[in-house]
Amino acid sequence: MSAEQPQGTRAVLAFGSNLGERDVMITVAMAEVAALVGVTMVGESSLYETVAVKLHGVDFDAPAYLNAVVIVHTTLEPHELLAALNEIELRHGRVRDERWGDRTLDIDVITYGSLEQCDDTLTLPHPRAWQRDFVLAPWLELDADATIPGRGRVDELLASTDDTARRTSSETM
Ligand code: PH2
Ligand code: MG
Ligand code: MG
Repeated sequence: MSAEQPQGTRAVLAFGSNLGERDVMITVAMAEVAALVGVTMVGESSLYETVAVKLHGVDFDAPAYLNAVVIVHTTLEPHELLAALNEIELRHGRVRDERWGDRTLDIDVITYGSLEQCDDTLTLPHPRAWQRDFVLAPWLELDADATIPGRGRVDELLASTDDTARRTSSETM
């Protein structure tokens, strides 16, 4: 047994993009996350093409999303991790105007270990991940036994969500 355990806390991150070169954006952003000091990449899901969910519901007229999930180990505190992810979003042209509006790149912290917390900038686990197949499906691909603290098993949650996500690639570029 010589395999080194990565340092820190296991965290699940979700990527989404529905504007621009979506696949390039997500693939490059994943590499940037992997290169962060204090972050070790453990697994990257495939890319999933998904129907945009807006505040009023599923929107077939909006540009479709690509979504993906990664698992990392990190020695960064939750807000340090969030700040690093926000910087990557900004580098990829992210603007924040409309809530749930179209975006070049969104990176959300879905879980951080078993931490449950809520403040002005970060709610953990992500408050809506449990009902989003575009998060649950790629996550389940990486971890068949995944659970969301306070919500339950990802496979059971996925079975009770609408099916809008379609896998587009068996690997990222
Ligand atoms: N993200 C949102 C709102 N709606 N819809 C899809 N399909 N994928 C997303 O990543 C997404 C969304 C807000 O973050
Ligand atoms: Mg989001
Ligand atoms: Mg976000």
